[in-house]
Amino acid sequence: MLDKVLIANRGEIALRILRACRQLDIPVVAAYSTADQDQKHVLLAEEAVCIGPPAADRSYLNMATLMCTAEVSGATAIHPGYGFLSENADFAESVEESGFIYIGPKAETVRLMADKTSAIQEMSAAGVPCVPGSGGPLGDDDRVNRQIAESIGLPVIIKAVGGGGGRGMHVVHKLSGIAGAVDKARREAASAFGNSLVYMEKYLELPRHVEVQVLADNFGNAIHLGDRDCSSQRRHQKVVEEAPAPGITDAEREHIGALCVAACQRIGYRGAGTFEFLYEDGEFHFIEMNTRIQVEHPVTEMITGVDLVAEQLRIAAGEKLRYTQADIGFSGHAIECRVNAEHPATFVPSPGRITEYHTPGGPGIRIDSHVYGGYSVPPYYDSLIGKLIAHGPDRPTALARAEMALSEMVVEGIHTNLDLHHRILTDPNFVAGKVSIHYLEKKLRAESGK
Ligand code: MV4
Repeated sequence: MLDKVLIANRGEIALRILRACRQLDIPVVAAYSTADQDQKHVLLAEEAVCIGPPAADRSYLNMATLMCTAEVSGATAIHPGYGFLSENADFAESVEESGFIYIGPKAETVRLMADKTSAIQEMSAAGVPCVPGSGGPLGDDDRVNRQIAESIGLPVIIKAVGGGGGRGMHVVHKLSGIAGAVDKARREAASAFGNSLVYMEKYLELPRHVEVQVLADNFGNAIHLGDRDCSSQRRHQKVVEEAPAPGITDAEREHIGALCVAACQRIGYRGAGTFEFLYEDGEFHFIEMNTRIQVEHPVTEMITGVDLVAEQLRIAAGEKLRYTQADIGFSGHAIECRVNAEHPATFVPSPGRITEYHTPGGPGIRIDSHVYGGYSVPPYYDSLIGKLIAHGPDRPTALARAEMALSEMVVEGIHTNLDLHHRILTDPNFVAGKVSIHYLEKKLRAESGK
């Protein structure tokens, strides 16, 4: 097993990683900023090292400091969590080159998937269905670009090759708009990602966001752990996720899952990963692959019984996958509510001291959270204070349990989005299990009368 793991993250995922390490008897080192000295995982860790001031670029994003911390603490492996450096190929590379184990895929895989066009090319070659598109970066000849758009069919979307997560995308409805959108997308991509390359896809108007979880080891073994629906989002931040994706048949699930497994084998994938799809009119269209553990991994854990973070650690330690595809079953339904410290009407972050904190319980309820009564939510990082996950034998039961748990949950001293979750879980369209990626924003506009 791994000798000692450096947790290069904060918040609930840092605590989640600590718990997985404890389960496998691996000591941990918590690397924390001066804003995070009272974090639960820092208090629980065998060792904790302050790595710098609150600003992430001087702490959680500071590769050199993290490597030094691993070195001086005797850590042999580094877990990047999600966000921060978790999909930075240069970080994965320097971790490996310095002789530490990177808990994730090979650096070259991280790099291949970070380039959205090379990711699409690989997936396409593996037989994974993609969105009709340019298949590679666009050039500067507007006539050629218009021809590409015409052959794809309008509307199209221009995306940054180095992007992902939604920034720098432009939808184009007329051929005359291509040049302007390409130009704008290029300039935004250059400043946001340091890469001005852009590509084109058919714009899907009302898709759902459905993703497939995979695990792969170093020996060519790969499995899928089914799908999740993450359509309920606001400004590219997911709010509610569930597994399995409602309305997807077992046959569809097995089919797309097998294609993702084949893709893992083709690219020599290692660790936990997620294939992101847009699902529309009964078809999956690959858009991106995430080479990290994701926020919403617990819904998959609840329906499969697989501890995904523990599996990441085992795979990183060089173990063979302990499961074959036949070992993976799906039991019931799970729903996750991301609880954020934010103003309910404006969504402005609401940092500050939590004066009262009471968590729900009962059958099927799981809370992944680093906060506690008296904890102060710092203003420097994202506003996620915890995840409320409800599992049940079927979707209506999971929904009812999530609702009951929400009603029991008490967070005082700061604003939260608990009421938003209540409104989503009781929304007839959400309850019917057929909302698109635009539904929540539309609902919020309607509620605010704008
Ligand atoms: C799209 C799309 C429609 N058509 N691509 C946004 C984030 C990035 N990961 C991909 N995104 C989208 N790509 C095509 N060809 C619509 C979105 C999109 C979206 C996707 C997933 C979840 C939420 C979203 C919200 C707005 C737009």
